[in-house]
Amino acid sequence: MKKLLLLIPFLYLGTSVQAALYVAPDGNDANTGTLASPFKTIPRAITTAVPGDTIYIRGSIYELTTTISIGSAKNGSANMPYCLWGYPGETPVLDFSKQPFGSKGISLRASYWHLKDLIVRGAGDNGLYIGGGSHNIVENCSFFENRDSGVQLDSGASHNRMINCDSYHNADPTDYGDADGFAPKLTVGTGNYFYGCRAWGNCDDGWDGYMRGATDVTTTLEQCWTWGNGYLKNGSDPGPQANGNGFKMGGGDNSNSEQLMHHFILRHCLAFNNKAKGFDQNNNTGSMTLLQCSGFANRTANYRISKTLSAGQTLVVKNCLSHDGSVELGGFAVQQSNSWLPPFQVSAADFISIDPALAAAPRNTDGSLPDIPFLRLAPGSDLIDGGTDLGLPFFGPAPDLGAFESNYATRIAYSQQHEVIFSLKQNFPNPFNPSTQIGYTMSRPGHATLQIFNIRGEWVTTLIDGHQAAGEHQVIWRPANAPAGIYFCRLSAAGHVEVKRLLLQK
Ligand SMILES: [Ca+2]
Ligand SMILES: [Ca+2]
Ligand SMILES: [Ca+2]
Ligand SMILES: [Ca+2]
Repeated sequence: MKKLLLLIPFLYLGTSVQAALYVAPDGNDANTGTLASPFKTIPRAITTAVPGDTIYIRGSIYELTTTISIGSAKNGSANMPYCLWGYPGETPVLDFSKQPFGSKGISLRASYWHLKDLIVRGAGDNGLYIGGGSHNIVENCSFFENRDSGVQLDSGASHNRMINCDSYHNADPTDYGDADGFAPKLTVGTGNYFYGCRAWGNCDDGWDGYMRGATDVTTTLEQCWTWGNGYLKNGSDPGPQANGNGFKMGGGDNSNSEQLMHHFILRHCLAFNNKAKGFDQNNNTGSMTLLQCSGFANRTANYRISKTLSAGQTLVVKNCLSHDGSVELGGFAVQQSNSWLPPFQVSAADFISIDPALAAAPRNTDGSLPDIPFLRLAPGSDLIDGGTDLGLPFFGPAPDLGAFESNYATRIAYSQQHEVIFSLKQNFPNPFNPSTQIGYTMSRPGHATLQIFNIRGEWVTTLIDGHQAAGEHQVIWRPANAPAGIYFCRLSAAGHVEVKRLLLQK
């Protein structure tokens, strides 16, 4: 009882000083900033707020022409951060399209801010610039069509966390050579962290850790995807100054020093379909640690890290996967259990799908990345359980190779003895309910499996698993309790795979 009495005044104090302020398009800056009497502008709320306050922005399109500046004097603290959030259930769009070229969207020079559920588009420069601030969190925000990098961190910005954010179709209109998705670069500080972020279709690079003025800093990425960089939104290639790397891991260049160190740690990261390299050293001479990463169909190379590192620095590449692209690692690389090393063989048959069309799909409601079958390992792949225990979570007896861990209860072997040519037809009807017919042709007899997976790449059912005669075959799928949605039908025989998309309607 005594303890409880002591706690009550403490809790009361803790809640009483934290206030909520509101911004709405029909508000007025002469209002008091309550939900019923909201401010009209975000700067008015920022000026009014004190540490621990939450500013809620009501959902609407805000046409803005002036940078939203949060100055270095406006620091929160670990226990009393400032929160700048979209109102629950609403996602405000901060549209800077009419801003002059060269002006930033949000400029954050303070520490301990938490930005959440915001869309920033069209800024005349960076969508979000974090200069010097530290311990900021940016969560579930999107940055697109800004006229320089979507998000840039420099001027010593350190220990900031970007969680479940997207940055895409950013392009600098003067020469299309600078705009990256996420750019912890130049004079950036150490300890910045990206989790669950996607960068695609930026004219320069997905991530860029280019150094000028800083060295010996560390950036960590987990479960981040990047693809299709080096091109404009319309798909055209503006030229070689638009570099088009997925994860460009920094270093300097001949304009300053070629011995600068940007240590990168990438876990469960994925780079595909970039114009140049998926995982790119650039001129980095710091340590790079790539664990459980996947590179696919990057045009110049999936991995290129071959230049000598500074003394005492290491390149570690373990449990990584490469398909349809080269791997160029220096002899100094510490490698283990990578798909390009014996005994592994990688082909399209190792994957449930190599169709990346769903990579930009909407996120799950909790902000996490969408569950898609792309580059998930198919039953029977030798890459399943092929990895080394690195202290990261995994299913089964050992980690799989690459960014996605499968959770099949058992490995399913299939015969590769007979060359079988086959074709899988689109199911009919499609969309369907309650049943659909799937047809396929075997050019000669052989073992085949026909399986259904859901959109998360989870096995649903096996329709065929056995010896098939030559000729036309048909099978009916009548899902009993499957929820409505997209499914994948996967036919495999003799190491070849075809996949069709099925839509179950209810
Ligand atoms: Ca460039
Ligand atoms: Ca760049
Ligand atoms: Ca294989
Ligand atoms: Ca496993």
